[in-house]
Amino acid sequence: MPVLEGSLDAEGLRVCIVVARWNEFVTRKLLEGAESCLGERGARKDDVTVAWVPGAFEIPTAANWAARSGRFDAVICLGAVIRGDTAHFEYVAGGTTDGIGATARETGVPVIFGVLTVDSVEQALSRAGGKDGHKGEEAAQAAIEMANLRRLI
Ligand code: INI
Repeated sequence: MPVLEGSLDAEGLRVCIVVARWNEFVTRKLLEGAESCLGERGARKDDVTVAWVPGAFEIPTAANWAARSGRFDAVICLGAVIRGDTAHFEYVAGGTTDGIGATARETGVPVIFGVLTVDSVEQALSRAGGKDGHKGEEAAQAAIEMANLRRLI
């Protein structure tokens, strides 16, 4: 039985990272993790483009532009939606999540969900290179694997 699995080799991959400025003290850490993971796996600096957007809610719009441009093998979405910051947490988190998923399905380009949706700043930081892992690195790995899997399929 044929089995397909994307490699974690990023050499030659062109990647757009869409990152939200809201809660930048968290999202910058996510960005650093994603960039260093891509670099360690062989991506060239010139092949990694970073696009800043105001907040998580704007991520799907820019991700859609990037995915449809034909310029990228994968799009990585990074943001931090923190419940304590907003009375409309569900709308911002839900809209962002749905929009990113819809963009991936509509365009066929891997559009990776690296958006933290958490209850507190502590939870956000612990998932941005603290004791609970690094969502930025995870998102970059998923992007590499999916971009390579797409080529195989
Ligand atoms: N954007 C975020 O990325 N994180 C948040 O926690 C957040 N809160 O708390 O409201 C947030 N709001 C801004 C939103 O994403 C849009 O930028 C804004 O509503 C303009 O459309």
